Amino acid sequence: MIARELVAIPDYAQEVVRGLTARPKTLPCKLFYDERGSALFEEITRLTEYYPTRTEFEILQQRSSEMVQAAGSPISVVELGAGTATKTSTLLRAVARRQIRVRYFPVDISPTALTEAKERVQRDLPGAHVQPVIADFGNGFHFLGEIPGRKLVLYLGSSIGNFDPDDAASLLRKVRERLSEADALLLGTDMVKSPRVLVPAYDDAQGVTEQFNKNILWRINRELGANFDLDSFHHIAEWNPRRSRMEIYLESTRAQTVVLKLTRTTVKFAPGERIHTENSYKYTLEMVERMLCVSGFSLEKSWFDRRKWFGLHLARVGKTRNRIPMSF
Ligand code: AVI
Repeated sequence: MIARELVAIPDYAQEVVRGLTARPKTLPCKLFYDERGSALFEEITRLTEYYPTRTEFEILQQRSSEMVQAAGSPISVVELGAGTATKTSTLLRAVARRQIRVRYFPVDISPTALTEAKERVQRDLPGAHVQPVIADFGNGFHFLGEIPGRKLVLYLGSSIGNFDPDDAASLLRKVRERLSEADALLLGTDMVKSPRVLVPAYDDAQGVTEQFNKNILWRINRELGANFDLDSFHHIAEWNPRRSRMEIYLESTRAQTVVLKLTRTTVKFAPGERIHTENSYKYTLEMVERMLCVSGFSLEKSWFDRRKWFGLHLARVGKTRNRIPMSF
């Protein structure tokens, strides 16, 4: 008797098939972040060309006390997409200077990242109470309603920039629905700047971003039984001034056919045909204000680095809900 192996098809499979059979071809950027992709992203954040992480950290180091004062006290700090919480201790130390008890709720989809976040924060602030929350934002933000007292919600790293404007507003609106007037949101955004700075940040000399981009194909090969030849795709990073975003693609260097065994899909590529894998929006202050406003927040104060390359914005639940459509 032949025992047939049962292979579980990942729940993102249909999204991949839809993306690869669409025109133009796309893949969801959330697929970057398996274990290897997350490690590659950490490596990106340390690259000379990739200024956002370093610049945001600099602002936090210099202005955390002001931010915490503006947020009010006592507060619990909730960090959306906390990862391993590499930047948060600076802000938590500022909280510790204003109140006896520091409560920190790192929220992430990855339990391994959260364990590291908890260890890191408890090492940096031994008295802090850290309660990790494992959550997928796709299932909403109801956990916010379960955290008692006044909250400061952090959404750092310009992660909001990986969402298209409507999706970004919809995410922020869902967060806003779980907050009350005393709470605040601290949002990190990467600002518009010269393509001479932007393009190398997404196409570094060492090729780490290229590996990060190609990891999506590697993952599909492994998890969906596909046969992408990684050497037959080029990493492309382009600035689109009209849409105010960096666009990341994988471009086929030749005519080729790829098979995804698990979903029984055949995908044909023409030479030069691209897969759009990511957008990274860059904001002006007006764009930030508008994004917050359409999501039901009002901008209270912004902090920038000296070159105005990155911004951290404190917002509160707006008095009136504005429903102007958003387009950049
Ligand atoms: C996670 N996110 C904010 C990064 C960005 O800059 O958009 C992802 C990234 N993609 C390529 N390099 C970094």
